Amino acid sequence: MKKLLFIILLVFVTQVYAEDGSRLWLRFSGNGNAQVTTKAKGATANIAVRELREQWKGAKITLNIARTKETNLLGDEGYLIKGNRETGVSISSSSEKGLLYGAYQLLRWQETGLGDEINISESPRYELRILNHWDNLDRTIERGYAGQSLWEWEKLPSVISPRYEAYARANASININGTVLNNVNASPQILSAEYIEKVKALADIFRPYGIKTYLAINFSSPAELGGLPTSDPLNKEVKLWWKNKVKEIYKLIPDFGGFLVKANSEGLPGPQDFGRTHADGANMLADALKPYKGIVMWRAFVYNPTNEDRAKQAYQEFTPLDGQFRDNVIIQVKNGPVDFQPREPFSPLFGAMKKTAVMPELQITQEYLGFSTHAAYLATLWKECLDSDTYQQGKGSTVARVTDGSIYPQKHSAMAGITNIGTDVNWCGHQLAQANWYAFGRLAWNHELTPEDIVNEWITLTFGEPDNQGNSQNLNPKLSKLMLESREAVVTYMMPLGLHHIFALDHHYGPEPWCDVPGARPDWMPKYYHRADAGGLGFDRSSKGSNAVSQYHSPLKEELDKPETCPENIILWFHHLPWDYTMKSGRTLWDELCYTYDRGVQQARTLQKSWDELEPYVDAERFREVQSKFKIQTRDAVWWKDGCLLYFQEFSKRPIPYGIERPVHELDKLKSFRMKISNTEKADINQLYNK
Ligand code: GCV
Repeated sequence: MKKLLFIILLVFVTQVYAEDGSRLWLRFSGNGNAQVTTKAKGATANIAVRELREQWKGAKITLNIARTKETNLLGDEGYLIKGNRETGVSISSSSEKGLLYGAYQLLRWQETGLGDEINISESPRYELRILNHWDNLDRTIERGYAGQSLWEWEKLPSVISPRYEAYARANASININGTVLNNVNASPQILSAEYIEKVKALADIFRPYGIKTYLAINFSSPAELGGLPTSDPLNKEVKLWWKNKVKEIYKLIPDFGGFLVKANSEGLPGPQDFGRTHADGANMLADALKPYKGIVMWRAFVYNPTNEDRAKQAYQEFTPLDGQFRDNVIIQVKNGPVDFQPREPFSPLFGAMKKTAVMPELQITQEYLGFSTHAAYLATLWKECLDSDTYQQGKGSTVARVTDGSIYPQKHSAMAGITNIGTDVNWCGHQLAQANWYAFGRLAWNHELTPEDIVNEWITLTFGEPDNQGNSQNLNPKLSKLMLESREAVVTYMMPLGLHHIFALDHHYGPEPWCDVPGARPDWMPKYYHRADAGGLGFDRSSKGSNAVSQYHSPLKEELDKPETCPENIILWFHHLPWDYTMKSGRTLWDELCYTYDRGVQQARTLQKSWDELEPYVDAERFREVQSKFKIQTRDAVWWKDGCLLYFQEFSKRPIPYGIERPVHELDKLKSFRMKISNTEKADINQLYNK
């Protein structure tokens, strides 16, 4: 009997402490009895008190709602933390939400061992920091690689999963204050009375954590759901339909955030179907939402199969509309002009408009960076975009500053991230991909943080505080280096030198630069982007080609226009260069391409090796899980290198230099290999190795 009890206890203890990643970066280690006092009584303040009481390890804490000059300057969400761990700390803010953010900041400070004296005052750089779920109502997730949607629509509103609150807590801990629950390829059903009840149940759980709920809408909802003969935004009945729908939503969800809209994009309906503009469509919705302080995030991800370069189209459609949007409309722009490629130049729509609020849309889920199989820390990609100089108002007009309202004031400022979250135990499919969710929140709060700052914080919070054996000291610099190099490695073995969109058509995981489906849209074919021919490689977007460079301000446009001054890491995005073009290294383009792909493979091997070296410092469960993924990542890197080089060699007709690893695949076999993906888009990666 005793033996049985012991076994039960053992199983219980191992389950409680299983290092499966489910606790994310929230592994605070308090004693559960800290002294916390406050007069604030609301639900949000209660969470702050509870978190501190359980997790804080220092002397007493006071939480004050204060409307002083100092707190007023920090706005609604800012906070002041002052004091000393030994003698006591106070957190002040003008709102309960500020207290909650202050509490999480204090705990971060405790866990990352920043000393005893604390004096922090912070406020956000972006007002709205929003996750976008591409979750469908059947619980599949478009471009989701971490299981099913968290939202159990079939059980809502009656059954409430404990994961909803865990999700809200994780977001609040990194200052995310909004979530769009459903896919931008939106079903009109989301606005039915039945679903609004379900949405309300989620909104009620998120509210105390300071998170507003938003919905993506289908522009044809008045016709499809409401049965009207049209969805023309200038039609009176249509306007009334939206007004009533918005009223119905706010009756149940008084702090509802607003709508996200993908319109006239990839076959979805929109105002242009009725001869109206994006501004007509967005303003009609904005007017309905205005009385409730709701907003519209109108996506600029638009392109059509015309003769015009896809990379130019969003700019062409939106810049003539500058000044025509209501002040509660924000134009949501992907970081690059095409589509979340491993490396793109920034979208020229950043810095193009003066009277229109523009917000960056970043992709946390790794649609184009190896799903949840490859490790790619994306803060480096996002910072590259945010720190890019648009020159909108001279030097220093970075993407961050033209979107946070520093250059031209905008009523709202925001940043959106397409989430990588699903029902997987570790939330993100890959233990290391949790860092991307974390980094999104931290950067949206403060875009001046560096990828190093963020990843060091994340590592300490996720893999434990320094222990007596100095584990963290050994782990942090090594893991931090691995993470910081990871995205560049992916670019280098997938699409170096500015190559882009040479993925397989039906999934975006493996290489298919050869893909050619008879009758398919040309702008969905890799050949449209790489333009390999006997004469060379790359898309000519210079003034002699599509002239996409003209959409950037001087002096950037002149710099990009000439191959000699265009940065080489993006050169084939802007130029079609001959195979014997001399690169900065002195090599021909062909040789440089070969050496670069080869370097990518070496980088993947280095990542794999660096992870293995961490074995003594990481718990066995997470170590093994990540280790198995690095094996696949390295094999995939070789697949990419071989596939791309063997294919491009058919045009260059040049030998692969002896200095690099020999291809181990046959091009014909790679060409005939088809990877199947299930409806949750989880690729069965085992298939890859039969190729
Ligand atoms: C939600 C790309 C993706 C689509 C996505 C679209 C978008 O085309 O492949 O899955 O659709 O972008 O951002 O709207």
